[in-house]
Amino acid sequence: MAKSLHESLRELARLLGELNFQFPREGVAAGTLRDRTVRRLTDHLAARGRDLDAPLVAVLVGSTGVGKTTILNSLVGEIGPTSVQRPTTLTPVLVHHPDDELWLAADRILGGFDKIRLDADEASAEGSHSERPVLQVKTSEKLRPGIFLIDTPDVDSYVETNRHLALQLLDAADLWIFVTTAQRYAEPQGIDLLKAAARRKVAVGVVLNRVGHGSLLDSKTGFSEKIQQAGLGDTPIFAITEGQLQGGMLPDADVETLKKWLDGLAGDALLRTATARQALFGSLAEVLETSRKLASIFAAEEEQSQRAQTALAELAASQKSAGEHCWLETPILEGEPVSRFNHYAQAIFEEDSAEDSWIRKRLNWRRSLYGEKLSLRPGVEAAKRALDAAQESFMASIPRTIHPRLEDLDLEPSQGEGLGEDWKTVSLYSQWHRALSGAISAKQTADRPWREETPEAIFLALLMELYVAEEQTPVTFLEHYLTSADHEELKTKLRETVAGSVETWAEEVHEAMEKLVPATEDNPAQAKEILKLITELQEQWSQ
Ligand SMILES: Nc1nc2c(ncn2[C@@H]2O[C@H](COP(=O)(O)OP(=O)(O)OP(=O)(O)O)[C@@H](O)[C@H]2O)c(=O)[nH]1
Ligand SMILES: [Mg+2]
Repeated sequence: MAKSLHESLRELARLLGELNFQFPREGVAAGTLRDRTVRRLTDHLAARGRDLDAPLVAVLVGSTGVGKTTILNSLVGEIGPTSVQRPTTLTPVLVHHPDDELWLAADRILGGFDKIRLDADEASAEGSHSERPVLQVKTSEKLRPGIFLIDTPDVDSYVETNRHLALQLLDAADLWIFVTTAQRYAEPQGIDLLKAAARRKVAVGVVLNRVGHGSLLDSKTGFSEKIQQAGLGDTPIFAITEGQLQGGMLPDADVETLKKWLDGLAGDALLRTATARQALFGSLAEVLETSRKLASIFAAEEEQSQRAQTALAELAASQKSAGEHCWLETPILEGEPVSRFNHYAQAIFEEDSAEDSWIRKRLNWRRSLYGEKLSLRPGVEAAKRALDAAQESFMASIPRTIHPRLEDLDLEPSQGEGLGEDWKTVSLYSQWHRALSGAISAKQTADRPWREETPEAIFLALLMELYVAEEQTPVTFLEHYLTSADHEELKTKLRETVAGSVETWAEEVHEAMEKLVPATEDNPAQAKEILKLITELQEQWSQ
C-alpha cells in the first residue's frame, strides 16, 4: 500500500537528518541547510500533510518598527508590547480563538516550538527548559476560529536569533502578512521576502502602514508595481493611513478591511484548506528541490574523499623524503655537542701529553677541585638535547607542509553554490586542521623514537667528523680514541637509525591523517534512497 503524504514526508525528514556532511562547503554549510529542510518537513509539511483542515498559520512579518505588533494589538486587543526601542518583539506571540486550543496541544501544528500560554499562571509559563524556540500563546475572542495569527520578530534583524526565529516561522506558515510602511516599501530586504513568497507560491497579504494623508494613491501604485515585479500577482494590499494611535492601537476602522479578509479566510473551510494546500505544495516543491541538491552534494563527498586519499598518499611519499632531508640537514653535529667534545678532547689531550707523573697528578688534583670528570656522558647528553631539538623542528615542519596541501585539494563541489541564505557557515576545514594539529602534537609528546645508544652513536660520529674535517683537532687524542673504531660502519649505523625513525614517524603521521579523511562509502547509497523517495513523492503528490 502506498505511504500517506505524512508518512513519506517524515521518512524524508529522517533520511535527510542522517546525512552527516563532512566536507567543507562554500557559503552555507550543507549541514545547516539540511537542518532547516528537516525542520520545514517536520514543523510544517508533515504536520499539514496530516491535518489539512487545522487552523491557518498566518505570520505578520517585516522589518523592525513597521508596526507589526501595533497591528496585531489593534486586531485582537492588546497582546504584546510596542515601543520606539528597536527591535521590540523578541519572542513571537501566537493569538488564537479559544475553540482552537486543542490543535496546539500535542504539537500537531507548529511542533518545532515550545508553547507558553500568556494567559496561564506564572508557574507553567516558566516551565520551558527545552532547546526549542518559544512561542507565547494567547487566546482572543476577537479572532475567528480557524486561524493562528503570529507576531514575529524583525525578519531582517541585526539580532541573529530574531532573524532565525522569523525565518523558522515563515517556513512553518500558510499565509505571510508582509507589513511595511509608505517610506520603506522599496527596501531590498522586503522585496527579497516578496520574491521568496512568489517562489514558494505561498499566499500573501501586504499591509502598507503609515501612509501620509493625500498620498494614498501614489504609495499604493508604487508598492503595487514592486509587488508585481517580485512576481506576486493579485496580492491584496491593505493601506493604513498615518494617524493618532489610541492607547497604542490603531482605530478599528483602520484595520477593518484587513480583519474582514482574515475572518473570511478563517471562516471559509474550503478557502482555508485551499490556502493551506497551496502553501503545502509550494513549500514541498522547494523542499524537494533542496533535498535533491543535498543528496547530490552528499553523494559527491565519496569522490572528494577518494581525492583526499590519493592526495594524502602522494603527500606521505613527499613527506618522507622531506623528513629525511630535514634530518640530514639538521645541525646535529654543531653547537653544544661540538663544544662538549672540544672540552672533552682537550682534557684527554692534556692528560695524554703530560710528560711526567707530577703533571698528571696536578691535572687530577685540578679536575677534582673543579668537579670535572673525564667522561663521555656530558657529550652524549648534549647529543640527546640536539636530537630532541631536531625532532621538534621536524614535527613543526609537518603541519607547515601538510596544511597548504589540504587547501590545494579544492574540495568544494559546484553543486554547493547558491544554496545559502543567511545561515551561519561552519568551517569544517578548520576542524580538520585542528584535528591534524592535535594528532601531531600527540606524537610530539609521545616517547622518543630512538634507542638509548643513538645519542652515543651521534657523539661518536661527531668525533669522527671533527677528526676528518678539522685541522686543529687534537689528533693524538683522536688517534688514541678511535684506533679500534670502524668509522664507516658507525656512520652507516647512525644514518640508518635516524632514517628508520623518520620513516616510522612519517608513516604514523600519514596514518593519523588518513583516519581524518571522512568515511563516505555509504554516501552514494544513502543519497540514492533519498532521490528515490523524492521521485515517489513527486509522482504521487506534486501537481
Ligand atoms: N503614529 C503611528 N505610530 C505607529 C503606527 N504603527 C506603529 N506605530 C509606532 O511605531 C513604533 C513601532 O511599532 P511596533 O508595532 O512596535 O513595530 P514592530 O513592527 O512590531 O517592531 P519590532 O517588534 O521591533 O519588529 C511604536 O512606537 C508604535 O507606536 C501608526 O500607524 N501610527
Ligand atoms: Mg513588534
